[in-house]
Amino acid sequence: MSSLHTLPPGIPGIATFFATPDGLTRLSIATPLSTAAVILEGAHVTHFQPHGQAPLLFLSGSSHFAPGRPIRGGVPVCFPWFSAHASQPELPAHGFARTTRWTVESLAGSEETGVTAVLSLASDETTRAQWPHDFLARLRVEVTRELRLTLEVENTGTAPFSYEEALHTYFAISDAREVSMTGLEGAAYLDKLDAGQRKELGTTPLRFVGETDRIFPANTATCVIHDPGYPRRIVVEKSGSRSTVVWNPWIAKAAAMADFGDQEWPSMLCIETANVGRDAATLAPGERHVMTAVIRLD
Ligand code: TA6
Repeated sequence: MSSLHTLPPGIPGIATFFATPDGLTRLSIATPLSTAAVILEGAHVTHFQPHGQAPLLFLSGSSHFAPGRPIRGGVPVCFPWFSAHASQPELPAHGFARTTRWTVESLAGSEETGVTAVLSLASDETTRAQWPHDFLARLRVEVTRELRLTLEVENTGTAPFSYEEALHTYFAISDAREVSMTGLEGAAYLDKLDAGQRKELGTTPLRFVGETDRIFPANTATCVIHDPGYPRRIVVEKSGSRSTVVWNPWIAKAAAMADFGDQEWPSMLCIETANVGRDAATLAPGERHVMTAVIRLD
């Protein structure tokens, strides 16, 4: 870790900040309820594991862990745009929030209650050079037997702005070919693999038979991953989010990604809590928007 940063104070015995050998800062949380890890660079939750259970989040064994590089797995925070920038393709995919260091605003908790960390990212010269707006983003990470993530964005400028956001969660699953997903039956989606064509899911649970990259607009449903391999059900509840994104790269895309193992695609599924495309949020000066994802075992 560069000498620029001093380690924030932790909570003895349950929440500790570490300087990683790769130049990042990690917050490690361990209570009788669960364990978790958050990297300050990107406010990136990389690990969540309720006590007595297997981890709920997937983290690639080939991920980069370096300042300025996205982490492959966990919960990347996509902001203020999703996927490729609409008009400046040279700008980083999924925005700059996931590769920028966030500040620790507060850290509290106990063995009994679990731990809550609040991280923030405020606009500065670097962010304005990519996105000419003033904002304050806060991510509240609540670690109990469930993981509750609350992304709040405030317009601290003098002009309205619109932005996209996603909690781009990578879930750990036993086998993408065996799991099913409920909550989106009959829903409309935009198929990113077919020029964004608008399609509709059938009435049966969603199963995966190939590369999947779908945006479900105007959708506020709770989703459930049914995983016979563990066996377990992972529930993804949300509020303040009108888009759900579902992604698995499958074989060819997995092989094409340098920071993802060729054989890792069966072990992960992204269900993303988002506001993208027509669901982008618009804030007047002084206004704020709050989006929450709650991840738990059923
Ligand atoms: O959320 C799905 C998606 O937009 C896919 O199109 C895929 O590119 C994925 O995100 C990963 O994006 P990344 O920039 O992390 O490689």
